[in-house]
Amino acid sequence: MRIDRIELRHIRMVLVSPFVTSMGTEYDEEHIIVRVDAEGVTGWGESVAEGTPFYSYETVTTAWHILKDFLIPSILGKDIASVDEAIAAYSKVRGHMMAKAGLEAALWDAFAKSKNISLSKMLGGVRDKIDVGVSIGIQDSVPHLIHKVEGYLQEGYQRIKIKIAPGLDMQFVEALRREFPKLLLQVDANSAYTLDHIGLFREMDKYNLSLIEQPLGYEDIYDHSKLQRELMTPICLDESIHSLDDTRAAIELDSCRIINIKPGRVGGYTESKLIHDYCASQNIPVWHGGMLESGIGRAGNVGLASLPNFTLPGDISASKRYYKEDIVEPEFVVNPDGTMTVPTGPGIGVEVNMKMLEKVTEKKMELRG
Ligand code: OSB
Ligand code: MG
Repeated sequence: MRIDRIELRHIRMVLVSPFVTSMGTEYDEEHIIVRVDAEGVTGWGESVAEGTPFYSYETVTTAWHILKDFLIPSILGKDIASVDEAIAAYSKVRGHMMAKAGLEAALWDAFAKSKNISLSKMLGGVRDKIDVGVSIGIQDSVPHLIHKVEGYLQEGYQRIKIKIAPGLDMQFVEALRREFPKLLLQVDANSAYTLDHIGLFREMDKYNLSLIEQPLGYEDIYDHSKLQRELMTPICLDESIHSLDDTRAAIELDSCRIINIKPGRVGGYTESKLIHDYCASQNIPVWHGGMLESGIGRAGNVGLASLPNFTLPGDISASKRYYKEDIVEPEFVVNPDGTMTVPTGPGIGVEVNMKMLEKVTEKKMELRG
């Protein structure tokens, strides 16, 4: 397909409620929407770099720069036969996984649409519904947290993840376990702890959590192996995993027993699939993480999460859990049984709501080949 035109949009969407983590508080979400036009087909992708370099070193500004000055020029105006060919064209660019993943997602959508198949099918998906959970930010009190959890359970969500930070951890874990003895419950520290907190994790180990996500350093693999050795609860790595190579190192060192796959963190759906397949071969379950995506990014994520080794519920929640109005139609909803239906239409399988997209766009740029 000849890549005729690529458009970037810096978007900002206001969250329905602030999202508090050990990294800070987010009130709105800035991302980049990538649109690729190729021979009459339009593909959409979302780069999940945020406004701040707190989860990742990438920001919307660095991703914009890398997209505009390096990734897009390597394919614009060229005849690109496959996603792999595009990846090869910009393989000299090191890092900047979120910038790469946004462009790759738009290309996957365009190629799937040109073949008239769903993204799920093109990626090798096997499920028509995926199991979903919800990620809850740090609440200001235990009763507030319990109230939130009750609401989400009523909506059908199959598992609850809570964010933790030093001093804002055991009281929440203890209360939720007491209130909901059988709940699938996991915690995410976003790298807020060190090995000095081993006593705390030994205590947490008694609460039958499904996993502890990224307790230690955001680039660390080695210290996590020391912590995992002391615990029955599986550690799950998020921030530390940027590639298949990182995944192999983490699994060979027994640094974690579960992997969170976020396409944005690993450079796209292609690397995500490699990680998924390797984990399957090692009997390591994976689940799909989230970056508070709009419906454009979410649509692709739902397709990826339909692959067979995504056996744990993902951080893929209904549009309304994040935003009052989404930028796709139909919006994503959670079924009463705690599943989300995988779109079956061509590509990402949802339509972009241009009026809403225009409303959330802060900056737009068009590049023609
Ligand atoms: O660590 O998983 C994380 C959101 C932004 C940055 C990092 C993380 C998250 C979430 C939200 O936990 C998951 C979601 O999109 O529902
Ligand atoms: Mg995480």
